[in-house]
Amino acid sequence: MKNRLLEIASHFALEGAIASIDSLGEGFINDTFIVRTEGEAPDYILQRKNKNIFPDVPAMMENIRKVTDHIRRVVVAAGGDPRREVMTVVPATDGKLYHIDTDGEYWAVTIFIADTIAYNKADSPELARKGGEGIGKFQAQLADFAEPLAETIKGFHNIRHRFVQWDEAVARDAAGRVAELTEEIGWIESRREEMLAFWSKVEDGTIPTRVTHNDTKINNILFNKQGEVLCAIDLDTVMASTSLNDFGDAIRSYTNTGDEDDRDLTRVSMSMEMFAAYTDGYLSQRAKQLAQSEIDYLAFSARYITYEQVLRFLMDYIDGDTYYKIKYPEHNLVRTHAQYALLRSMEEQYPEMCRIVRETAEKYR
Ligand code: GN1
Ligand code: MG
Repeated sequence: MKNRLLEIASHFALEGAIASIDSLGEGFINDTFIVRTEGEAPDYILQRKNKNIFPDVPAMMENIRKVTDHIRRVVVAAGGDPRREVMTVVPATDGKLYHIDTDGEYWAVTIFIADTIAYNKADSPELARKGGEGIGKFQAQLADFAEPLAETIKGFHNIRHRFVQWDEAVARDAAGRVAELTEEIGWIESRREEMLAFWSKVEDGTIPTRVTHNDTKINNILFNKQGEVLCAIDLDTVMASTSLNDFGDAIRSYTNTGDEDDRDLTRVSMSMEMFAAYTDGYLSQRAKQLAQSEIDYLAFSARYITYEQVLRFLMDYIDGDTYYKIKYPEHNLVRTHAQYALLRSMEEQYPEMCRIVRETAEKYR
């Protein structure tokens, strides 16, 4: 493996001699490695992009290049540090933004940003507030981005599209698991109309379409040692959609008192303190720019994305675990239950979530 990784890395325009290559992080989709170099040269992140999930890696890399180029200009104009406040894609020696190995696998490289922390869990409201500020800033940096972006995963946060996949998966019953999942399938079906009603607001333009990250869970954000957000990483899913996705997905991750795949459901709930803190940080950056319709649906977006996550984990379990990496056979079912417990907690606290959003928006408008 080591030699193979070295060979792959040699196709990229890296500075400095490679000292080591090691596995890094816990992504569910790609395989990630850190390439350490000797001397003053930067270290790098080398990733095998999952081509089963991203059917057009070149288009995805082009999206990332466009978006990071734009952010870099904004950072420079604001007097920031472009080497730390935005991801930098490192092209292959042939000028492409990726390399295809002899097995037909796609690889890409970015510069590793040193002296940073990526959290798997928000351990304090201060961190949640900073996280909200960070995503707010990310959206603000891209507010005037006008280039077209490829749809790297079709209908990624589009629940209408997810239901098409869902209906197919349930009918196919590829792993023969549907019969034992009556209760869980009921969780999805009982909320179908409500979720479609929300999505129709995006489809009819009531809720505007913007550039969104689409995967804003906490470990996709880099913090510096002072606890400030440096930049958003994992830009694979940057696309045009509703910015509510980024709020909702962050709330799904920052406010969970348990783990995304907790077996102990008594640990799982939505922390209102974390919700208030993240919302405060986020709206401090965005309240003035967001449309009223976005403010109105901000709290709901947390339920929407968490519901979608329940559906996606359950659908993958029904499909026989073909999408997410799993660590044990019923992992996707455990994730389904844990995310459903979180959804229930959000539903119970929803009036309060709406009140916090309203008051925080007023404070910053
Ligand atoms: C995946 O790749 P990673 O681990 O950052 C997934 C997200 C899910 C998340 C669940 C491209 O994110 O959509 O919300 O797992 N990414 C993709 O933790 O499907
Ligand atoms: Mg990630």
